[in-house]
Amino acid sequence: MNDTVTKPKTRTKVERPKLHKVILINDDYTPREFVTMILKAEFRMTEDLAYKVMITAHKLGACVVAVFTKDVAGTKATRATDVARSKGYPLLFTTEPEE
Ligand code: TYC
Repeated sequence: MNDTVTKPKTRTKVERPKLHKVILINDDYTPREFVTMILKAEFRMTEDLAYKVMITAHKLGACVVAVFTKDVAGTKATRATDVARSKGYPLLFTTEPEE
């Protein structure tokens, strides 16, 4: 006969990884066209969306670009900022955890 004792199944909680926002910061020097180009190239945005995000940051001071896991957000923000630096612009992308 089968007299094996089986343990009751316990559910292990799997937490979702916390998401982090990539934020575009306005400045007075980077040309609008360059900001739009970076958003298209680094964040795969359409021209239309890239322009809207750029103009929102321009008017309000900052705009959320996208949300990713912590590592991906950090990598994307650093990469986009570095591309701008390599062209001599002070454009800045930062990250912060989502509430
Ligand atoms: N303010 C810049 C200008 O007038 C354009 C700009 C927009 C720069 C958004 C950065 O995140 C930015 N040339």
